Formats: sequence, C-alpha cells, structure tokens
Amino acid sequence: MYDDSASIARSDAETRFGVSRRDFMKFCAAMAATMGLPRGADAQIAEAITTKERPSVIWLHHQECTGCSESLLRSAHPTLEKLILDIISLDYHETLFAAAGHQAEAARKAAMERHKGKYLLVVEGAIPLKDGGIYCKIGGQTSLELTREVAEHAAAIISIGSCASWGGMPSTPPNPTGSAGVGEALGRNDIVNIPGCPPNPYNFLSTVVHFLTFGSLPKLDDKGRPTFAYGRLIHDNCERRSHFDAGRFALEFGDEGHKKGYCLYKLGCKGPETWANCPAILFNDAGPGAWPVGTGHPCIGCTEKHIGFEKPIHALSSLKTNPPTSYPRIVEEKSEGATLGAAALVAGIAGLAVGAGMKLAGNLGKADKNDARNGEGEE
Ligand code: FSX
Ligand code: SF4
Ligand code: F3S
Repeated sequence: MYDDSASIARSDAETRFGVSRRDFMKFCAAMAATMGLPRGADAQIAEAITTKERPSVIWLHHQECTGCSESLLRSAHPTLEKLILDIISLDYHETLFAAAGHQAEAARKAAMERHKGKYLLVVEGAIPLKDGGIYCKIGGQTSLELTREVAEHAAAIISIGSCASWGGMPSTPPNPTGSAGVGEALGRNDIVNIPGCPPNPYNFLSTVVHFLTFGSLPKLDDKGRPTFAYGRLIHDNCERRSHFDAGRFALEFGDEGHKKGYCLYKLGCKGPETWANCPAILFNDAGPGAWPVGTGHPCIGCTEKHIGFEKPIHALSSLKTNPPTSYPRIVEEKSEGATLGAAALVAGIAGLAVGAGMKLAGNLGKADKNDARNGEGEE
C-alpha cells in the first residue's frame, strides 16, 4: 500500500500530467522495476516526479543520426512521450527546438546560468578530435568546445547512445575525423554511459528518474553503464539459448534452422559477449520478439565497446559462458517479458523485475479494460 504523501502525489499527477492515476502509477512501477528497486520505490518515484522541480536538461548533438532522440520521443504511446517531457525540462535540444540560431544559443546560456551546478548535460553523438575538432561545429564552436563549456557546471553528464559513450558508428576504423566518446574527449571517468544504437529509451529514462528521486546516479559498471541495464549477458537471457546449448544453429539466413528459430551464433551473433537487457525489456512496445535476435538477426553488440562497429558483423563471438551439462527443452516462444500481475510480485527481485517493468511500461496508455487480462496472460 502507498502512504498518504504518495496518494497526494498520485492525484497531483492526474491534474498536472493529464494522464490517469493508473497509467501514472504503472509508469512509476515500470521505472522502479526496470531498475530492480525494492517494493515501495514506485511510490517514492511518484512523489519525486510530482513534487520536485523538473531537472533542467541541456541536450547536445554531435556526430550521430539522431536515433537516440527519435527512439526516446517517438514512443508508441502518447502517454509515455508526454510523461518524458513532463519529467524533464528540456531547455536546449538542437533538433527539437523551435528556436534557431542566436535565440537557441541564448536559451542554452540562460538555462546554464539559471540552473548552474544543477542541470543535466545529455550528449548524443561522438566528438571529433582530429584537426582541432573542425569536423563538427555548432554556433561557431567545435563539439569539443561546446561540450566542455556546458560540462563545466553540469550536475551530471549522461552520454546517450554508443556514439557519445565511446565513439560508436562515427569512430568505425579508420575513424577519419578522430571521433571519440564524451569521456575520452573530456578526459573524465565520471560520465554515465547509456550505449546502444539506439539505446533503449527506458534505460535512459530510468537513469534520469533515479537522479530525480534519489539525488544520485545509479550504480555503474567499469564502463560507466548502469548495472541495472547492462549487468547481464544477452546470451544468458536469450530465448534461443536452449538451441545454443543443444547445438542447434541457423547456418544461413532463411535456412531450415533459421526458420525454426535456432541460435544465431554461427551467423555472428554477439550476444555471448554483449551485456544489455534487450531480451528482457524489448523495444518500442511492439510486442513479443521485438529485439534484434527476436526478429531473426544476430545481435551486433551495439551496446558493447570494441564489439559493435569494430568487430565484423558475421565474425564469431567469444564465449564467456559454457553450455550446461544437460540440455534444456526446445523453447520456440519469443520472449515476452513478465506479466503485469507478476510485476507487482517481483518488483524487488532484480533479475525478473527488468522484464516485469517493461511489461508494465508496454501497457502504458492502454485502456483499463485491458488490465483485467494482464497477469493472466498476454494478448
Ligand atoms: Fe544514432 Fe544516437 Fe546510433 Fe549514435 O543513437 S542510433 S548513430 S548510437 O548517437 O543517434
Ligand atoms: Fe541468443 Fe545469440 Fe546466444 Fe544464440 S548466440 S543464444 S541467438 S544470444
Ligand atoms: Fe544492440 Fe544486440 Fe541489443 S545489437 S540492441 S545489443 S540485441
């Protein structure tokens, strides 16, 4: 049960965000479950979102395709998109801003001044370092100069996408512009990296919500990635894993094994050396199997430094885990995450909560009549 303050927060949410209390609480539960937080954290999140000042976000773009912004802001459910823009105060974003030129730069400087030491800097895209950084300039400044200027008084810096995390696609060898990630470009190791090309929006959003709720960043791994999202090997959570363990592989696209949903290891799947929650939380609320391997394509390791964009797509992956001594049954079903009803029960169990959280999030914006079915099965 929720305490009184959370109840107040929930009714505030209805008037302030214009979404039903039920949808709002589902969203908060999804964030808590995605992060593997203990039961009750959803109420804390709800209270923080409704009572605290929205964090000012300054969002810079460098060498990239804008896929990170696209995947975050073009969600399947208008409710979610609306909530994102209500949770953060997006004070500067080069591709979304209606203002242009001097007006846009003035807005950035005003936000930096007003929220000095408190704003979040989000960087999308790699920073070219070669030849004085001339290969990407905004408002007369190089990417490096602009990022340094905004980073100086930021409360925290988040690199969204593999480009900003460690160079990603623009840094693919031979890397003609000397592209690097934000950490390398600024010489800092305190930056949160949310890699992926594009990254799953829930991983970014959960990080921001953690910052807003607890005033701190989530636990990070040695590559600066939140462990709640990048703490497990894709291979260990893949719905095709039983085929791998039993030695059943697709050898060519479209062959019998591929049609039967066999393991994609021999087509170059990098799941065995890539840490991410893709099979658990899926993408774009598009239903079961909505992740690269689920659609029949090998994982290219887009969240993994020195794998995605460096290792050839069809090169065999290194194996970090060994097959078990006994073979499991053949599983043909695609991953679906956990059910909504299960989410309420497992919110404190990190391993399951990730899938549960996404299932909750996936149901955002749906009519309440659908809720009766959740917990019993999937549509
Ligand atoms: Fe694109 Fe973002 Fe890839 Fe990079 O995502 S989806 S090229 S990680 O910076 O816009
Ligand atoms: Fe899944 Fe790829 Fe591992 Fe096969 S190699 S089980 S397709 S992650
Ligand atoms: Fe990327 Fe592999 Fe996930 S390609 S989206 S890390 S399944």
